[in-house]
Amino acid sequence: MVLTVYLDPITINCRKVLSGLDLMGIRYETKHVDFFKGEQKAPEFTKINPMATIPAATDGDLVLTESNSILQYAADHAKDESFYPKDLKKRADVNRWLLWEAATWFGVNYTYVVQNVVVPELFKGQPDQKVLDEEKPKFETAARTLDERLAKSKFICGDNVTIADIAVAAPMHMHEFQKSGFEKFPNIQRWIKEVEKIPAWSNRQKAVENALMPSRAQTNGTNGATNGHSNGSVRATINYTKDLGDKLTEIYFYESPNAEGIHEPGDDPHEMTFHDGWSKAKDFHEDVNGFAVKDFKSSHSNWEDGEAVQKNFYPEIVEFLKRETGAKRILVFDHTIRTAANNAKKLTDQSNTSQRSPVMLVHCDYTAESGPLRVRQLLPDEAEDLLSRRVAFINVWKPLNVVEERPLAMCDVNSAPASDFFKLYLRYNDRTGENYVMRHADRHKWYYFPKMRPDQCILLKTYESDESKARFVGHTAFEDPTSAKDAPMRESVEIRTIAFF
Ligand SMILES: N[C@@H](CCC(=O)N[C@@H](CS)C(=O)NCC(=O)O)C(=O)O
Repeated sequence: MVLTVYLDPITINCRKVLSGLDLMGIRYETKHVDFFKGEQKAPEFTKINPMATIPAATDGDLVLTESNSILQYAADHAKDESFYPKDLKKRADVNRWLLWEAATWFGVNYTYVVQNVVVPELFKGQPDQKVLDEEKPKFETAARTLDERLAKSKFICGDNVTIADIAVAAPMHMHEFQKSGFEKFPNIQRWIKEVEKIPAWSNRQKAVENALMPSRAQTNGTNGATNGHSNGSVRATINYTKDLGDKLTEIYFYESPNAEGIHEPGDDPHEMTFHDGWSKAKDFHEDVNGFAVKDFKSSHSNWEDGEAVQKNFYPEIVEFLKRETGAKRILVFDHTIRTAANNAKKLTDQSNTSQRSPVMLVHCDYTAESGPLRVRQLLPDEAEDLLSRRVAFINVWKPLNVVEERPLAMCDVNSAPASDFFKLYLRYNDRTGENYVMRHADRHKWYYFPKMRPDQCILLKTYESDESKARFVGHTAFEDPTSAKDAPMRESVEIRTIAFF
């Protein structure tokens, strides 16, 4: 058998067939039907498939449409039966997932491909939020169904890859950009990484990305916002914290006998990948990923004078954040300057909480409890009223020189569910504060913005009252292995704010 497949490798159902045929070692020839030119509607093609959709395949007088039926037919000719087991029960299970994909999964994912990839990338338009909101519950029900199945085995129908995996992976083949929120389903996360290790799958990825995101393809994946950095990712070790269950994790900022034998944070170093975020800079949103990167020019320059910072710089931040977030009111309540001059000061030096060296610990500044508590402390008379509506804590992190070393890295909230965070108790002599530290997970997706400039800033969501949005972003400074040995020390300012909606 030599199949003739009519396709354009960039569409979901065509890529599915190509990857599937390659995986199974099937011989085929292709006839290109240019999807963007609408060649699937041309009479030469509708003679083969009157539905005017691709792919279609022929084997002599047999004409097949429906990508999954092409996979089934090809699988029946594959040397290796495991891709489509002959055992009737196993085969019925594969069939069930193929049908589920075509009837349900394709549709709920397609909305995200269209709204979050095709519309912004190809039509330069804005995604229709109403359409996305309507799709969300349907997507989540379907994703939960898949996630529950994947909790049971490595691949969908057992420990071997089958054509069901290829079919179901296809509608999420642009998942990095689709923003469907599938990351909160841990088993899907794990599984899609497995699928992406399959060469027959990954070899077909670049063509899809280049076609759907041409601007990124032309600029070598940087979208023109490289800040002169060679786009790529780096590996570096960061400090997570071991979760000892009942034993609290604490840090003392004063001498105390109670500090003896405590469990301190940062005792679980792990090497992780840090993705250069510039190529997707515009896609990050503090309500979705927990962080965002923005242009922000300030006229302020005297950073050593705390009063001047409050008087001149805080109002700039208020206006900037109102504009960016749509909040009704912004309260700036604190800032931390990290400069070469105060680098020597220790994290535990409580007299210098506003002038610290970069924190090399994966953490988030507030917890579900300490956020509202801070509102009550800062605005006691208005707190109850304010807390009855949406409240978000947003830190603005702004470099004071070009960041050449120890950049800030953020863990995408979509890769880090709330269960990855636990409390760190901060013991001061007059009070106990708390923030979150994180337990390690391989699935954590870290981003950083190398060579960030002083006219740019990062927004970090450190508390959010609305549970449907990104609530807590884990972040840390890290040693960038590509930094020059003599790189100037990173200097930055971090401003803590509360946004009231
Ligand atoms: N259920 C069909 C769907 C085929 C389909 O809708 N293909 C899309 C490309 S992924 C198409 O050709 N659409 C035609 C058009 O939008 O004009 C299959 O799995 O093959």
